[in-house]
Amino acid sequence: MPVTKVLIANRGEIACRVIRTCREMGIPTVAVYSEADRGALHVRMADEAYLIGPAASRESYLLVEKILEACRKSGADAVHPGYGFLSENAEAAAALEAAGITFIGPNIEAIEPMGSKTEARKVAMKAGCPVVPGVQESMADEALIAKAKEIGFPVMIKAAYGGGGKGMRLVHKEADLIPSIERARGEALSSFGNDTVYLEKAIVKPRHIEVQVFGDKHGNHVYLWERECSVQRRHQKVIEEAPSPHVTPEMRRAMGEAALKVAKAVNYVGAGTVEFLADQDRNFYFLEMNTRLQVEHPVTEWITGLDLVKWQILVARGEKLPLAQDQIQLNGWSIECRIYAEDPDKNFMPSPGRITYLRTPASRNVRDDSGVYQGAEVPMFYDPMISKLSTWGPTRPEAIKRMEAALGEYRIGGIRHNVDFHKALMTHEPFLKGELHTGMLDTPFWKKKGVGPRFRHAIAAALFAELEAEERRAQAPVASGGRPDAWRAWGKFNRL
Ligand code: MV4
Repeated sequence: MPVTKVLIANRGEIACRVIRTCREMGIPTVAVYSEADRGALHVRMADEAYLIGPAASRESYLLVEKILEACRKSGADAVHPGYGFLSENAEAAAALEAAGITFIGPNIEAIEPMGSKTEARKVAMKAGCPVVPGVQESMADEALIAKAKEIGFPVMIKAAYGGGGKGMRLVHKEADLIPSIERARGEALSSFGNDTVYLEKAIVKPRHIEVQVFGDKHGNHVYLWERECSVQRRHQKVIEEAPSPHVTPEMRRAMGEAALKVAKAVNYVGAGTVEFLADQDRNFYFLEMNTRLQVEHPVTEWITGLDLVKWQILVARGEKLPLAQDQIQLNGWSIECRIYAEDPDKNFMPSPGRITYLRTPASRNVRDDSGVYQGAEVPMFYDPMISKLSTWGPTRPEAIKRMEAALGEYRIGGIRHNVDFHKALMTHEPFLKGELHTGMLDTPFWKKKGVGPRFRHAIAAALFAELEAEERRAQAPVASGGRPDAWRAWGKFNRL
């Protein structure tokens, strides 16, 4: 399939990231943008750009007919979907292929089964990949109670058409089971239009560990090690790392081979991620498969030295995977922090607006995948992630140290952001020890005692009033050789 001009059907940092690899490969790029993204970085970076609609995603980035129209106008013969938006939309992929456009993503027959939690679980079970003990079929209450006793409490009730933790209920004892199932059914029906729920053994304090897989159109598959994504807040990943501090070499091989079984079961083509839940005893269970390139792919690129977008393009062109399994390196450690335009002092509420100042860290082993620039607007219409900061080190402590230093250089003015939150995480004892689990951010350790946000603002206002007064005084004639009063005031500020 030809890939001679790539249209990126996405925005933000991932659009910029894909453009970079295309540029390295000498492939011209086409950006698409909504009204709200007129001045966006990806529009400026691409070789050409097309307006596809108003700000709302459902009227722009989510409309495959708009993408097709931009392909016709630009002559793009391939589309990279990035993540989110149309990246896991089988109908969109089919529409592009039907129009003769190469979809730089997975094969359609893989996207569909993996889009349903219960279908994906069946594929994994059949492929011989461990799944959480549980029961899928709907059955009478008495049978459910018997099954729950067999599985062992606590159990997790899940909505078959749920996602991101919605519709999940933890049940600790038999007496609560039936009432919880009835409530879960009601919630599932109102939230997802389908009341099908199923039962699983609850994994206590689980770790979210995922395996990057890659397949080509010739039946070859490899795994590119694991990523640990347990540091999450409300089912949103905050920090990712590769490899996982929980995984032993034996577990790594076992998880990789289990992931490949799932990939092969659906003749997977392209970049994919098989997600697992792991318990403290290092048992691991299939959770779901993501049929897209993930936000956190840079940490895998750091430890393997590979460019996953380049691999996606080569595979889309019909080429074989560039490496065999025994040629895939695992070198060192990488950490990624997702930089969000959110206000940690206001429960991480999004903080859209104009970035009045931006200085990003840059040094050896530091990478900033950014979708913004100084003066750019962070629109209110999309996910507030503005960049991903990642570092590499020969060991985990060194990768963390480099992240701490890089975060210390990061300066963003004009919007609220979570850089300080990440700094707190990098020195958080359980994180440093690698004692991670999906609920570790449920307790807001990062909220400092004492000086709250309003108090800090009051201090700043008073000090800037003092500085301005000093500045006015400094405009008056001064004795020669005296330090300008404003600097003296600043010294007072610094000595405070
Ligand atoms: C679980 C679980 C514990 N036991 N299943 C949350 C969303 C969905 N992806 C699956 N999730 C979970 N399923 C069993 N049997 C705990 C979670 C879970 C979780 C999983 C991965 C990443 C973050 C999470 C946060 C809370 C709960």
